[in-house]
Amino acid sequence: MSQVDLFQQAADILHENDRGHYTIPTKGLYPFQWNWDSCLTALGMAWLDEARAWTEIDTLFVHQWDDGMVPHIIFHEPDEGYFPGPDVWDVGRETPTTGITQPAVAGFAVKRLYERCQDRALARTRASALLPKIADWHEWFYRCRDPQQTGLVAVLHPWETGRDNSIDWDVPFEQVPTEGVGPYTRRDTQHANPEHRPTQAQYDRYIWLVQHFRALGWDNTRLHDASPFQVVDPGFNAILLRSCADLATLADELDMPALAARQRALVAQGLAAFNTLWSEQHQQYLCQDRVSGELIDSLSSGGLLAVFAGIDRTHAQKIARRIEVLGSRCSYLVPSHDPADPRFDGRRYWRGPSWLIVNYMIMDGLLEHGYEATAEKILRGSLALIRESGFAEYYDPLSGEPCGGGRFTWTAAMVLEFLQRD
Ligand code: 9WN
Repeated sequence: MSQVDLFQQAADILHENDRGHYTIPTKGLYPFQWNWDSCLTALGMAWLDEARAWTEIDTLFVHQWDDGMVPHIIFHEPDEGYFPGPDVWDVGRETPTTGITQPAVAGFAVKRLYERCQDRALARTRASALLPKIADWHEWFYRCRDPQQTGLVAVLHPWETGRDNSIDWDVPFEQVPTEGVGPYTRRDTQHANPEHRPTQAQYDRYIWLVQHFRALGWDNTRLHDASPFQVVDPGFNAILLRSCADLATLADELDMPALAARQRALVAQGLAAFNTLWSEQHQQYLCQDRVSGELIDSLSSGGLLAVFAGIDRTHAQKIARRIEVLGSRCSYLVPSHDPADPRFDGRRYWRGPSWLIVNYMIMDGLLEHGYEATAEKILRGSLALIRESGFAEYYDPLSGEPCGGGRFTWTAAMVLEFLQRD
């Protein structure tokens, strides 16, 4: 398939899933607006229509909560095809949203949109309006998800990480009960192969946490301490720190010096704390269970995503090496879990499969740190997956088999991004 054909197919998918002022990830399985999907999608979309790309992020921030949180899903239109829908979350907003968040990729995305814009005046206006809102979201993270001021934020629900059923959550999930979770009907397994999806036991815990937080009135001053699930994810923190750093650079450009200084202070404090997540034994970062204080023995892409932030050279080099090792264990980088681990499952969602959005961020981090050859391998593997298996939600890293939903928006957006580099 030629590059022109690939570009056209990706553009068609973005148009198909475009709902005017936001984009759905894929028809059927995910019929609403998702937070990090939208921000990453905007990057690809900008190659087709810059104004529309800014609107994608603007729409997300229209639904920012008063306390600064930006929700993980915006339920713009009713749709029975997804569970848990607005009535399960019951957050009491006019346009319903969920009550949890997702990786803070907006700061990174806005800087990137700004840097390569064709229409500078438009970009100045849109970025200037977005910057204070993104900064409020970052403040929310450090206020509500790092109450002890460690420099690193915790996630309270696996859905917040975007890596829903990662092996990373198996141990902390032992502290999440399932009593009282009434009967419910999953919808995801009606749209996608159940073998590729999280298990019922995991869903029970996802729903228990939602019900627990709902009973606390979605009060973010209470949720952190009241949650039996508090995990410090290096990937999640790296994305947030990269966004803080990018916001600072952009704020300098847009004459907002106080905002820039504050974001830089957050970066300094976060990077100083980052080494507490390093495992010398595994030569990569690990998640930390904040409830027990223990590092979680699980080699996931969360630990590799750390390279997306401005971590030090020594650790960046070790991550590049880890990725090379993973490349010798599978055909298509970057597996969400190390294939050498018996818990690896090449088709089950975040327990092994490769995802193009993760590839994109890891590749970007490697390039920033000067690891061009490793980045190049990720780029080649990503485009090979598309040529061989189409625009799937994710892929088996051993066979390249397409998994999950099809005609997937952020996969298409990442292809547009990868093609620009190719
Ligand atoms: C829950 C939309 C989202 C992604 C996540 C991915 C999956 C949802 C689900 O789909 O999560 O948020 O119902 O499985 O794990 O990363 O944002 O594409």
